Amino acid sequence: MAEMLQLLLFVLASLCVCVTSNQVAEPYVVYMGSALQGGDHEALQAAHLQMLSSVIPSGEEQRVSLMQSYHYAFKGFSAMLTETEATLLSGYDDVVSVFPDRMLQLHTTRSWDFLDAESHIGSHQLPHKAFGSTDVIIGMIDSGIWPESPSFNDAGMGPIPSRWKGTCMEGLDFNKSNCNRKLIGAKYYNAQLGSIQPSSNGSLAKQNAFGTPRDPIGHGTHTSSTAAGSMVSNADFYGLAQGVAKGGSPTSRIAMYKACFLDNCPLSTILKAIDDAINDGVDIISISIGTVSHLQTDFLNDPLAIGAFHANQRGVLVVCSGGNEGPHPFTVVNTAPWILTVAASSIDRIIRSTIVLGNGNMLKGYAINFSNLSRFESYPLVFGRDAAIGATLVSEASNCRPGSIDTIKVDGKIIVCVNVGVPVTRNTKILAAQEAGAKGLILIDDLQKENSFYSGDFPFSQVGKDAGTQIFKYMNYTKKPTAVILPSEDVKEFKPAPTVADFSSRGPGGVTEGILKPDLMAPGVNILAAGVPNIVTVPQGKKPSNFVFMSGTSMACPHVAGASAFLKSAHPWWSPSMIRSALMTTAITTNNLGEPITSYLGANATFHEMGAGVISPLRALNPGLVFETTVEDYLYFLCDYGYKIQAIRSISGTNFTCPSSSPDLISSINYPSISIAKLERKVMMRGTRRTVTNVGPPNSTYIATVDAPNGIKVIVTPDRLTFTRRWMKATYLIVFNANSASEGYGYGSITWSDGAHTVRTVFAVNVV
Ligand SMILES: *[C@@H]1O[C@H](CO)[C@@H](O)[C@H](O)[C@H]1NC(C)=O
Ligand SMILES: *[C@@H]1O[C@H](CO)[C@@H](O)[C@H](O)[C@H]1NC(C)=O
Ligand SMILES: *[C@@H]1O[C@H](CO)[C@@H](O)[C@H](O)[C@H]1NC(C)=O
Ligand SMILES: *[C@@H]1O[C@H](CO)[C@@H](O)[C@H](O)[C@H]1NC(C)=O
Ligand SMILES: *[C@@H]1O[C@H](CO)[C@@H](O)[C@H](O)[C@H]1NC(C)=O
Ligand SMILES: *[C@@H]1O[C@H](CO)[C@@H](O)[C@H](O)[C@H]1NC(C)=O
Ligand SMILES: *[C@@H]1O[C@H](CO)[C@@H](O)[C@H](O)[C@H]1NC(C)=O
Ligand SMILES: CC(=O)N[C@H]1CO[C@H](CO)[C@@H](O)[C@@H]1O
Repeated sequence: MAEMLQLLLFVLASLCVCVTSNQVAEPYVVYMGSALQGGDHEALQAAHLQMLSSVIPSGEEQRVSLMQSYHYAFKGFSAMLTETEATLLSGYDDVVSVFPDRMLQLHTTRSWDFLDAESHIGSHQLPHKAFGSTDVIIGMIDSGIWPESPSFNDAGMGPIPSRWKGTCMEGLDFNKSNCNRKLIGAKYYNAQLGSIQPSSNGSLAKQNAFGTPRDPIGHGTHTSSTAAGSMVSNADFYGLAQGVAKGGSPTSRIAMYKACFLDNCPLSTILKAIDDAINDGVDIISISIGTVSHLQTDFLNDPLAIGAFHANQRGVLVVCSGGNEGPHPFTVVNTAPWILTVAASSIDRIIRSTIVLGNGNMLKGYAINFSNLSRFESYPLVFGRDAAIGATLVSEASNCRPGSIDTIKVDGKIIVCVNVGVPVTRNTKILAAQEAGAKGLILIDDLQKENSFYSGDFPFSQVGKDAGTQIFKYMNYTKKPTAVILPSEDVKEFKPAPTVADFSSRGPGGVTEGILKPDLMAPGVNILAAGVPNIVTVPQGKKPSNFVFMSGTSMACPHVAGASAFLKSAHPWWSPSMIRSALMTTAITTNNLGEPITSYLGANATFHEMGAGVISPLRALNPGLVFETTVEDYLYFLCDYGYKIQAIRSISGTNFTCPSSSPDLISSINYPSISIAKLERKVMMRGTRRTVTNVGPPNSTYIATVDAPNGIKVIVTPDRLTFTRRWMKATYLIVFNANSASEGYGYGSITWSDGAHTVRTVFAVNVV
């Protein structure tokens, strides 16, 4: 009987599986490799529909339709498929991969709950300086754009380059006159996933997620102005961070591809945006979007990687944020070798919010607040734990979880909270404190403290454990502890800077350790750039600010896109890999104290944290030598990674053949950094090869110096390279010997110098 029951349950269970997997159609992306340049798009779409009808049963013809059609740089489509149909399609000869459509997230640390407001359009134009014009076009794949921002003023810019094929799509609240010679294109897409629907009820911001290129949340406006915003003098955020705002390449053009709906960005739409951007004629694509690291897939199931590969094939550089899951290792995403992956650093300006304790001690906290309190006032201090309401767990009250704090015990006081147990965001803690009538909030938490939280006019300050101990000590030994939180002030020339942002995702890459990722680092903490009106709280009696602070690798990525545009405008013939190489080999690894850049809790930063270092666009203008990575190199990489030759041929669109295999060639692709995923101590040697191209003076001689970690011997042969003309190439061999090294990753660098240029290649070697 029991067996019968078991059998029955088993049958039922498998029935359920069948029913769900066979009947529920979900959005999938079908990727079919490289497209012919100037191919017949209509014929291609017809063929794709034909394919769909061959797997979709009759009676469900309504699903024989392409939600997105990719046909410019690569072939494929997205459609509603059942799992069985998707499996059938993946067996087709000309199909490279089929994968479920998913949502990716914007890489800002600012969360959606922080942003909520009714939106009004405000356009307040500030004076600006005129510039000459160049023809570099940056395609931004993001949440949209706020065209009225003074950062997108086009005064002084020349006519739009004639090769530009993009459009300025009109929408609910966006018309052709919103584009200009700075913002030359703006495109939006229809939402494809069932989970996001236009809402007629809700804030204007939420309605604006659809049917317009306008940015409802401020992310795309911020990143665009960072990459290529025009000069705006007197930019500030209510008096903080006053100065001139400008993008990395103020003379470049911006084209916005709005692929996100609020902060959700479907894979299928990102892929479409990349295809369009390539076809429209952009030079550089900036994508501050990614998956969470544990959902990473291999390169041919990752649409961002697929799109970026084809962009590269057409000479377009793709720059991506590496994610905000630091300081944990193996969290960096967007790590394909043809993507320029960016980590985030701090800058030398911090926003400080001082706490004055009743005993006169002053503690330097971090926050952006416009507290109206002065140092001549003081308010009772109470620890959240001691203000728990009724039967609430004290840990919840310590954490300032909403509903856990007793209004009677908190009203009119400054509450002290920590971050324990289930995380409660800073915004939520502040709302809980405000609701309980608190006069202010002091948060003791090292995580994210550098990335100053903006609390409007509510007095707020965040300190680390050390200052926290002082506060607790004072509270424990004082009968009536008091404190006051002063309004924020910005501190310039703060030292040490830069540091690796705690939140910045770390390498090694989870998909392959044969490539060192992230590639490099750029500012991403408390970045002031163009904002969307009324998204952040406006302090009482003030007008909405044109500029706002944001943090994240999202903010670091457009710094690199802008720097790349700057290099491209100086060296129009440089390929994407040459631009990347110039930025990496000239990057800086020391801070403004002349010491090594540090990371979480003050440790020396490794190359898995900061890549080759912080970008220095001026040094990158004149790198001396560059490492060129060709499309063929990337195809070899795909061979070594283990993809089938059939798939690699589809991707390349050629009769490419993989060389006969030899182990772990990935480390040998001509990349401007080196990663050896496994260096066995017993195996005496491991060699890898690099080729440099002279882009400096025709006659020059470079000499190599090596900075190797303890126990690892590095030999470079030859150690002298002589060039007699421009574009001349030279190849050298690097041999690693880990005879006496300890296990785990060791870091070092090889530097070529001719006296005038230094070309540094960083390496990471994993000794096993
Ligand atoms: C287009 O937008 C601009 C700025 O918002 C506005 O001044 C203009 O009247 C609009 N034109 C049309 C045709 O809607
Ligand atoms: C809008 O949505 C809220 C809940 O999200 C609901 O309470 C309210 O009645 C809705 N208003 C209208 C006009 O539909
Ligand atoms: C500070 O502002 C709040 C309202 O935001 C007001 O209630 C309070 O009286 C002000 N305090 C001082 C000292 O001005
Ligand atoms: C102060 O009191 C808190 C809470 O009772 C306790 O956790 C902490 O260890 C004490 N800290 C110091 C520095 O005395
Ligand atoms: C950091 O690097 C510097 C310079 O290389 C070195 O002197 C120092 O000992 C290092 N610190 C640590 C904690 O390893
Ligand atoms: C590949 O090679 C075959 C036979 O050699 C040839 O017919 C075909 O045109 C080639 N295809 C491409 C894309 O070069
Ligand atoms: C470079 O060196 C070659 C051979 O040594 C010489 O003929 C040539 O004139 C030099 N060129 C320059 C620009 O110095
Ligand atoms: C709204 C407000 O109070 N802004 C102040 C913020 O802090 C700066 C510097 O401390 C002041 O200049 C602003 O007036």
